[in-house]
Amino acid sequence: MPELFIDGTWRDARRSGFRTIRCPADETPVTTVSEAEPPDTVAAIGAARRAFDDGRWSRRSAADRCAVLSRTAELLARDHDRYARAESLDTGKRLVESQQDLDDVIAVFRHYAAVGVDDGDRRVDAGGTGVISRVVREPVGVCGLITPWNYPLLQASWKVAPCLAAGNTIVLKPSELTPSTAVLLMRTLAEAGVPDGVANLVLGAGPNTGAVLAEHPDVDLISFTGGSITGRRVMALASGTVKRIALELGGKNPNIIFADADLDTALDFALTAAFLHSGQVCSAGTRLLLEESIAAEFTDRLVERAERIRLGGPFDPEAQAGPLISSAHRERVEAYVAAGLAEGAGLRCGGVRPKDPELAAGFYYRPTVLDRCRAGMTVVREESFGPVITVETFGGTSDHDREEAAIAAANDSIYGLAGAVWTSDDARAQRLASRLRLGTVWINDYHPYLPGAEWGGFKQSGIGRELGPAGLDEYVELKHVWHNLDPRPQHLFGS
Ligand code: TXE
Repeated sequence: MPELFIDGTWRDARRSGFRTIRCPADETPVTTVSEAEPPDTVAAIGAARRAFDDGRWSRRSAADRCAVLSRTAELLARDHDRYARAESLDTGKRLVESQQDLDDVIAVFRHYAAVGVDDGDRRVDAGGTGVISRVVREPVGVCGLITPWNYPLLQASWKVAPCLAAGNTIVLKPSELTPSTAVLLMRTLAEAGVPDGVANLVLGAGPNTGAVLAEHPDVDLISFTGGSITGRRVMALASGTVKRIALELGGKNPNIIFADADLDTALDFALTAAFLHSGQVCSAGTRLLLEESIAAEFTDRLVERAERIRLGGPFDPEAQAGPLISSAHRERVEAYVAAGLAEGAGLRCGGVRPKDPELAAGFYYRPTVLDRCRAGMTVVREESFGPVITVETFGGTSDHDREEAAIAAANDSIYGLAGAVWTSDDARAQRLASRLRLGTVWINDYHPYLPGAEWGGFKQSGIGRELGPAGLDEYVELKHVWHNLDPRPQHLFGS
């Protein structure tokens, strides 16, 4: 199937490399797609460049562009089932989760359609008469959007919606493992009225596609979501042409539970925090920090609940969690657990593939709880991106000391994406919220986010923000226009 969308036309890659996408739940073939070679990616960049430079999108009014986004949201709602099924087949995630993802995608398009883009100008007092000084907002230009496999369409929507709202043109590069919903999105955008050449799609592995986008001088901005190692590579490639860059690189997120919390609710959320989508979530709360006095009993109850989690494929209505994305990724998760055990962690449950023969063809891994963990361990420091909770404890002789210990432990990470604090003491919750070096802090909750609130990381979790006003500003250039209404010679260099 030709699945490169360039200048409003579907085409095969020049040398027609193909990849068969297989469902991670059982390896059944889902589709076969055509993958780009570097010249295809360059052709897509060229199309986006021409479409930007001739103003077919950027010079439309912001209201016009937002109307197209609004229509996109309507079409996504119309095709909800088709999208959700495609997402589940590519990722292996439960259909109900894909359906929720689709609701979230629609909400993002609606959000940016509704808030609009300020395409007016801001007057600045130039300190006298005879000058008009104004700051105008303009699109950045051609944007390379590189997205991962865990939330394929949702991550794309966080980039595509604000990018188009601001008047830019796009080359979207989804993960080579999960391209189907990006293909559908291109069809939807075209149907909604996005002109040819404004939104382009290249499929393929990073080096032939994403790396070409990051390096190419005609790409003005790269927005990347993915792993830290690839993110650093993308940043290095983009530095050659000093591109605007936004990075979302995941996290190792603390879920802090004080003894005075509602422990039943905290327990329930500790499972959701870590095991949603089998831990393949950038904000997964896999680093559980328990106050010492409750640690033993809380961990026992956590283990008992984790052992009962039912694994299954996307269309199994009884399933509570699905497979990991690939065989290679499962091996990576297994290596993290092995490293944890070698460094002294205790295996409380999981740590194995399920024995159920019905699951044997998929990349399943049992929800795993490791206790006796310390901040220095590899499995605590690095993102395993699997269903693995590490349990650490914090203590002290006073409330103040315990609070300081929790803050110090939570901040002891190169990452700073998200995390939660569970306590019934509101003042303490607010103290922690202000001291945690995280882009999102949940108090007595885990995982919710809003299209209107910024998302992104402190420290090595990334650069820039998605969603909210700042998520739009990533795609906006500011230009100062100084208009001298009464120009006269200055004679600085004589006359
Ligand atoms: O991601 P990659 P991988 C983390 C998670 C996971 C690890 C590795 O810890 O185990 O990353 O996952 C494209 N130039 N996250 O290897 O490589 C690639 O094709 C340009 C966190 O699957 O980062 C895909 O489209 N692009 C995360 C995208 O980068 C390149 C979500 C992400 O893939 C490239 C996923 C290159 N040289 C994984 N090489 C999150 N933040 O949510 C690859 N790509």
